[in-house]
Amino acid sequence: MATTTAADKATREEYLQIHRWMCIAKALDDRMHILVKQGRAPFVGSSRGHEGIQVASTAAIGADDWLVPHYRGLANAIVRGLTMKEWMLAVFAKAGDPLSAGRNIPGGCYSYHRLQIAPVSQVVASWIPKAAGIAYAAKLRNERSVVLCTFGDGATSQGEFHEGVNFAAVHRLPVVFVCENNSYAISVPIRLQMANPNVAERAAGYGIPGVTIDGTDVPVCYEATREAVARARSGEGPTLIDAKIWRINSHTSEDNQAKYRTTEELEEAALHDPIVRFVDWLIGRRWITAEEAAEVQAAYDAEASEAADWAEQQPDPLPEDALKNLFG
Ligand SMILES: Cc1ncc(C[n+]2csc(CCOP(=O)(O)OP(=O)(O)O)c2C)c(N)n1
Repeated sequence: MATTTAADKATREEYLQIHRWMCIAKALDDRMHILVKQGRAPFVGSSRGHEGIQVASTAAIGADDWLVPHYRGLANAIVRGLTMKEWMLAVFAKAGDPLSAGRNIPGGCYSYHRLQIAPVSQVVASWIPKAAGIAYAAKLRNERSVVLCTFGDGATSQGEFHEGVNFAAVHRLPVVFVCENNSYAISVPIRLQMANPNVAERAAGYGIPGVTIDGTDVPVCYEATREAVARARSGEGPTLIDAKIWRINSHTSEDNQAKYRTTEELEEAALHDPIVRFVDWLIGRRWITAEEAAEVQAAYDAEASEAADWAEQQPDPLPEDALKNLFG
């Protein structure tokens, strides 16, 4: 008879925790869409479809490591410890918003010193050389920290992608570069963005490993990132991971993807929901039942709603603080 080892139990608990984080991200995402429709919140940049690679990659780094995410990285920030209430303070641009004190659009900034999340910028790809810089500093200081840097496929067309990855490769810096390849940069499809759709193949030009993975397959994402983190930590340098995913929602709530994606393509995208796929995987291992998975999601949905109602009642920033901590 098969016995359950302590290692099995640990793995099971890791994957159930990954599932909970994905459900939190979905709950917040869905709630933000409702808030926008109700006219209570201004904007959503959805992570739907990205949760698998975002949660798995961030779960692969430790508390002393750095996250340098792109603006779509809500699920990454959740794994680092951002709470639902904190996120909703940012959504409503409240004074207590720990990310930008109400200055940035939701998702425009995940800067959080306590959680070692470096400030991102709306300027696409500008954070990639910054990630290399943080890793360079860690190396110079003989620290063992690793930097997880995430970006979209569109970002790889920017010069900063080349500058950041090349610098990290030359100096064998401890960075894991993860391209969340949803094959769109707003309305621009990947075929108009790059002649070779496999971003990982560019790694050879930098002399580093490149790995292409199915970014909707959570265990694959987790293992690939853990391997890259181990390489980085042992001084072997950066890895470039190309995680192929499907963007389920429009680029943001300001966009209407029905204008440039066919009905068939949108129906196909909905079939590649990483949460559905991961729940099936967990059920297959008998680590969760369909009913339990639905209960987890429903509990977080309710909590996201409560967090929104609570945050909406919190104080607004003071007008006289508007220019505080800004470069002028
Ligand atoms: C330098 C720069 N150019 C253009 C924009 C406008 N813009 C914001 S998001 C975006 C698309 C980026 O696509 P991608 O990197 O694939 O990430 P995704 O949003 O698909 O996750 C663009 C063009 C910008 N913010 N910065």
